[in-house]
Amino acid sequence: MTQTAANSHGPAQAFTGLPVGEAGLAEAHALYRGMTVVRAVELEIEKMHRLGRMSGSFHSSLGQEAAAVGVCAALRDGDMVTSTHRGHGHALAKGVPMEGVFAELFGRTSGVSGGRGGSMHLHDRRSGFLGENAIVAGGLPWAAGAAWARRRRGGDDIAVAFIGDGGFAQGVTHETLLLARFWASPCLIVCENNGLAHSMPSDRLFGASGSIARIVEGTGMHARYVDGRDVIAVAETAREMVAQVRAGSPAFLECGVYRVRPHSLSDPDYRYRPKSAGRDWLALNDPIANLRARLDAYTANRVAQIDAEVAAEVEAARTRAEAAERPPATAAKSFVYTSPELQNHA
Ligand SMILES: Cc1ncc(C[n+]2csc(CCOP(=O)(O)OP(=O)(O)O)c2C)c(N)n1
Ligand SMILES: [Mg+2]
Repeated sequence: MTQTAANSHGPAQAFTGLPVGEAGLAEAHALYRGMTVVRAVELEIEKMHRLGRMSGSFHSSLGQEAAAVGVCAALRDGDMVTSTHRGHGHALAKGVPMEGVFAELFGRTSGVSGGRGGSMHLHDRRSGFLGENAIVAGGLPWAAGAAWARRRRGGDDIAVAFIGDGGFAQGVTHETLLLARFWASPCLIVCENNGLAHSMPSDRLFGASGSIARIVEGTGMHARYVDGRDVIAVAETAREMVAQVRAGSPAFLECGVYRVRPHSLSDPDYRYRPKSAGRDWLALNDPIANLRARLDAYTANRVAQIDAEVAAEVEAARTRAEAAERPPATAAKSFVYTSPELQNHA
């Protein structure tokens, strides 16, 4: 079954048919669940901020869930992921526990970074999630280096680096692409092109969606573009590319997505796009609603059941996380690398 969607971002293309057979349907439901988890967690985070129960920065990935979930579905537990400032979806899709994510954002000791990092510094090595990074494209050299180190020690684990279109404009990205090719570092670079780097439209720098992949292809690295509203297409494309990367050559995947929310909680986005832009896009292009509509035709009850299970899971995780202990004020200086004693001797 294919369906053509109105496309406000990215080359027009038909949605990929659902995978066939029982196993295919189970996989589609798993992808649906993964996206629903990311959406529900981020909506809960928004709510907590609105109620004044959470503080700090927050960059929502609402509307971009298919990229994180589709790519991570192609990975194994031992594979590694590095992320951006907009990384809750990447973390959850790679298996970082939801309660640890909530606790981190609440600043609790049970948070995945001990409550010290907050929204832009989630990390959980047990899940292979090497971390978000508030420096644009800062996670990319981590991934290329980690993948290369892992390969030198034997084994065939790979690393995925998520970057944004703004990340593609960073010098370190181009240095890393060259080095990764030269050293055959088994990493997949996933560029989530949401059309904006804060208020800068990416087509002014690179051209229409799909151009970034073509630029990378020109360097000799294998590169593809995929419609990031279509989680089945993302998962299939990622699976093929991950197999190539695991076999020893780095690759680059551009995902056409859209940033529905403002850049962050404090961004007056009505200054550079119509006030209703996010809402309008979501009404026509929502990757979750799109998959739900296609699954409903087969198994309406299963989808509703997943929605209910995820809602309960999120409520329970958020409740436990919020009730957890706060770090004592006396711990404020632990894990800080310079010490007053050393400074006095300088
Ligand atoms: C090196 C660096 N320059 C500038 C910033 C400020 N900044 C934070 S996010 C952002 C835009 C990033 O755009 P993109 O990579 O497309 O990611 P998106 O926000 O669209 O997900 C900028 C300029 C930063 N954090 N790091
Ligand atoms: Mg962007």
